[in-house]
Amino acid sequence: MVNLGGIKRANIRAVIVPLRRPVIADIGEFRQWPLILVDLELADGIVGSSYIAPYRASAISSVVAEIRDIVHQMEDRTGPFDAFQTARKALNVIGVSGVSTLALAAVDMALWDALAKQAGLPLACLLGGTVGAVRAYNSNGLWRHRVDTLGTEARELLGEGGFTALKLRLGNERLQDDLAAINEVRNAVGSHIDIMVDFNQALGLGDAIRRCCGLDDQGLYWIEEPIIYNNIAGYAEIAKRVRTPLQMGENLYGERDLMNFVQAKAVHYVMPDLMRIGGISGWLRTSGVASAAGIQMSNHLYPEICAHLLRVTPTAHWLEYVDWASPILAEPLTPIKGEISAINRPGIGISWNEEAVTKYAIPV
Ligand code: SMN
Ligand code: MG
Repeated sequence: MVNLGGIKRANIRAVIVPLRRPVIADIGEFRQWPLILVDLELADGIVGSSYIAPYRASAISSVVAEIRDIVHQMEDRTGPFDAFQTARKALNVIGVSGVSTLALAAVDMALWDALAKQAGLPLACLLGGTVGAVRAYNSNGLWRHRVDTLGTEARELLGEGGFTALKLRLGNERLQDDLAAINEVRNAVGSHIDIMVDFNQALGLGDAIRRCCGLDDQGLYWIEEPIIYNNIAGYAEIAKRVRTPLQMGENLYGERDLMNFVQAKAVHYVMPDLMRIGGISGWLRTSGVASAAGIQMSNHLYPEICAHLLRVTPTAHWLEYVDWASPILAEPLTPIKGEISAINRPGIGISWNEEAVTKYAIPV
């Protein structure tokens, strides 16, 4: 019988790694990137590993406390499906979105890693697929900073792995400023490169309608999160009026959140974030909703894990590539010709560069 047994030991650590290019968006400025690293040692000796990135270093202690609580509740229910169901039920009484889900996602991903390791299969294969190339866009830059540097940066980003697509962050003072930013990038990269744009929820509904319509002739691939993430009726209104497809999903908590957007005809593309959607279990459930609705699904961050998941996502679209966890990974991903393959080893393929983990460690 395949049985991982209970959790013998949970090793939960945190690091703060430097970012090569500071993240500057409407939701904040981040010069460093905090990561929580989770290693769960199961009774049979296998260690399942995962990481999550809670954006703010000050949030680490509350998320870690929640991870510990979830691990304690698990006893020997460490099959990822059983564990997810058990934790969801237990967390219901304190609220399932927010910190609860972030913590559950970290545990869920470590348990899937353990299960795949026990089966001797890369995660994509455990889920019935194969490890192979996924087309990716380089999301490592083009933040909201000086417009006159965007062209050079765009060319650098394309050169970091033969990329053919980039994401530019918008939400500047006026529509004209955003058009200037797009022009700068377009002139630098040419017409054959796909440009996605992301407002990071910067606009109110009226401005979003005016400004997104004002971008409709720019040949953009998608417009992401023009307004606050939970204004479903607002997204539906924008979707009706704007010709460029609408993208969102990094702030969705679980499959029902996507279902609500689908029912309201409020979104064209979706890009869940593994930490918020509920880890791999949450992703799989959400990919079923996206598939039924015919909505193409990309990821938000966590490319090491999503390079597996997009291979078993029926409506798989683009991999968002960021290298922010690379400093502490023993085997970071390598983009080639704008595509990325997951690490082809049993599990997710995450192992720590312990020297780097020591260097960037902070107390938890
Ligand atoms: C983003 C990612 C990480 C931090 C800030 C903003 C952005 C994206 O929304 O989609 O990449
Ligand atoms: Mg975004």
